[in-house]
Order: sequence, then C-alpha cells, then structure tokens
Amino acid sequence: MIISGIVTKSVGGLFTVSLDSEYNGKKTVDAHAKGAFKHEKITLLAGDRVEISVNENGELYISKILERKSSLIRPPLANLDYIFVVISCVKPAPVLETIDKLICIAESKGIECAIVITKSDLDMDFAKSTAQIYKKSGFETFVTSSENGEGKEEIYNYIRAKCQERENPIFAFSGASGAGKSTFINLLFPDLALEIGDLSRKNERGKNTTRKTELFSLEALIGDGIRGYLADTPGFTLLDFERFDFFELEQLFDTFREFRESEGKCRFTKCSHTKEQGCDVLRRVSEGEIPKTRHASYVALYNILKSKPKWKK
Ligand SMILES: Nc1nc2c(ncn2[C@@H]2O[C@H](COP(=O)(O)OP(=O)(O)OP(=O)(O)O)[C@@H](O)[C@H]2O)c(=O)[nH]1
Ligand SMILES: [Mg+2]
Ligand SMILES: [Zn+2]
Repeated sequence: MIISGIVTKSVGGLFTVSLDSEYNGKKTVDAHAKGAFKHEKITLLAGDRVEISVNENGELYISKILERKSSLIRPPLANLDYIFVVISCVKPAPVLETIDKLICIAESKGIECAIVITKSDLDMDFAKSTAQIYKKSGFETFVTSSENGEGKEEIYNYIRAKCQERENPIFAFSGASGAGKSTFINLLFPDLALEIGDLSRKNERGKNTTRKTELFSLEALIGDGIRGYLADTPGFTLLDFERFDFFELEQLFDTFREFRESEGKCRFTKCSHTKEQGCDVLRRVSEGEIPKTRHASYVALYNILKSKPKWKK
C-alpha cells in the first residue's frame, strides 16, 4: 500500500504530512525523512508531495519525494500554484522594485500571481493608483483592508474559484514583513488565529512575526468539497539577485508579461529595452501603456543580471 500526502510543515527535521486518504484513522501524520535525502542534498519543503513507508518497527518515514513542479527559497515552498503578492500602502512603505522582483521570480516558475494591496484604510489614493499599475500590467489585483473588511469577499471567492480550476492547488501570501499578511489571512479564516505583530516604532517596519511557512488545509477551513492549501509565510525585505540565481538575463524579458506584446517590434533585434532608439517597449512606456515603475524595475534587474560575473553562473 502506498501512503501519500503533502508536507505542510517542518520542525527540526520532523515533517507533518497531510495525507491524501486516511491512514489508521488519521488525516495527518508526523514523520522523519529517509536518511538518503541528506546525502542527495535534498531539503524537503512545505508543499512537497511525498510517499510514506512503514519501517520494521512500524514507524512511518518519508521514503520518496515526487517530482517538483517548482520550488522557491523565499518563501520556502514547493509546488506553489498561486502567490498573493502583498503590498501595503504605507507602514511599511512598499518598495515596488522588490515587489516586481518577486513577481518576476514567480512568473519565471509558472506560479500565477495576484496582487493584494493592504491597508487601504490608511491611504486609499495610493491603494488605487498602485492597483492601477498592476491591473494595467495584466494582473488580478485586489485592494484590501483588514480594518474595514474591504476585499475579503473577492479574495475568498478567488480562492474558491481557483480550487475548481486546479486539483488541490497551493496558495501563499508573500511580501514585506508588517505588510499585513497574517492579519488578512485571519480575516479570511478566523479559526487560524495566526500571530500578528506590531510595527517597529522607529522605522514602521514589521518585526518578522511569522517565522515559519506552514500550509493550512482549505478543506478544513472552507469545507464544501473544496481541496487545496494556503500558506502564510515570513516577510522579507530583500530578494538578492546578485547572490542567488533565480533566473538568467535571457529570461528577464518574458518575466514582464506586459512587455511581451513588443516582442520583435523594436528597431534592433538585440534591443535591451533599456535605452535604445526605436524600442517598442520604451515607446509604450512613454505613451503610458506600460507603467513607468514596472519599466524602472526591469532596468534595475537588467543591470544586476548583466553585471553578474559569468563564473557565478
Ligand atoms: N490600518 C491597518 N493596519 C493593518 C492592516 N492589516 C494589518 N495591519 C497592521 O499591520 C501590522 C502587521 O501585521 P501582520 O499581519 O503581523 O503583518 P505580516 O505581513 O504578517 O508580517 P510578518 O509576519 O512579520 O511578515 C499589525 O499591527 C496589524 O494590525 C490594515 O488593513 N489596516
Ligand atoms: Mg505574519
Ligand atoms: Zn526594445
């Protein structure tokens, strides 16, 4: 008999696995991983689909990792289907370049992005203008407030609809510390009672309140035959493209979905779309069709990837 399931969290080498079907009356089990994974330098992540075996002492252990669709280091998750990219209007003030980096990484891995602008109660104008940027770029975008409940129904319905489209999908909320990820997830699913943190008084940043990436079963939270998982994740401030190889320069253009329409339309076939005459991307930026902030993020990323020493690759 094969016991299979999905890793929902790891604590000190012990993994919690949510089972595809009950085993001895249990829906979840805790298990260690087979020692050989360490030799193969495989680190199990939340989201990994695994098989479990029983050893001669009757103990369960993770014996196999099924092939990953994708994996991320920040947040540390495997097989993510949908990522809610969280941007707070203020407190902390968003850094759109970091947001766009996260979107690019997700796009390069085939993870579908939805943009969630939080704390609209603190600055509705900013919320609307930021929403406009991402809507124009072709993303599903939500303006929300955990103060007054704005956006709650829309995101709840989005999650439900996506669970009908794919089998057992995995969702995650990701973004800067203090942006309000855990607060919003609590608004959606009060039973989770996730820990929420104050902001630092000095710089109005978050204090890294959420420390673990853990998947929660939507079957348990929503019912109604819905199957899927949702993760809260630790906030971050930096996505270091100099240090990590998220993707190559050659892939950059394709990770900006609103640029693709310009493919093959620039004067020069080797156009970098940063400053050339006759560049179709630049034309669309100047005509307001492509948001300036998105193009600025592209140029910043282009320069980082371009100057990366070859030996690092
Ligand atoms: N005014 C206002 N404050 C909010 C809103 N959402 C969250 N906050 C506040 O923002 C602070 C940080 O919220 P958290 O939910 O802990 O933020 P987080 O994104 O989970 O942060 P990390 O776990 O550190 O990554 C708390 O003081 C919340 O009360 C909102 O919609 N409006
Ligand atoms: Mg949190
Ligand atoms: Zn160009």
